[in-house]
Amino acid sequence: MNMDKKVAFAFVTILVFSGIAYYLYNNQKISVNSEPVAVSEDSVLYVVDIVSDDTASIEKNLQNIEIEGGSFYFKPNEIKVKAGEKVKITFKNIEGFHDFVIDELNVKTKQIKDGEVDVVEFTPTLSGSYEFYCSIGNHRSMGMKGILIVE
Ligand SMILES: [Cu+2]
Repeated sequence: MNMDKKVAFAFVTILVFSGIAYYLYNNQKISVNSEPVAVSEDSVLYVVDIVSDDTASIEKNLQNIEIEGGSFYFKPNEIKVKAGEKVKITFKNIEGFHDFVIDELNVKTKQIKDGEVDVVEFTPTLSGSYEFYCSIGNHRSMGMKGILIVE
């Protein structure tokens, strides 16, 4: 093998091994959390507070939302916000390994462990219903999802 081929071979080998490691790691996480937890509580709509700031030049209102994640739910699992106003989501993970994702709005928190918090901000412009979910393992299909309604 010439030098270029050796380098390419080493690179591919590293990729394959890190892929396997990542797969095993994720599987481990799933098996740890494999007991589904029934969430009977009805969804609660809540905008925790709307902070009016007249001195701000662009953002008139900040829609501040706290959402809790666990195995395998979000609470609340329905959120209502206004179009054209900035939304700040504080995602608190209390159990397991999770994130908070809304594909259509390009919203994605970090993947965090229990006890950790991540914050995302975005401004929805089009009204509609958007599904949010956890992108880890099969959490979405196990019920870790909800609806963001933009009015
Ligand atoms: Cu999850």
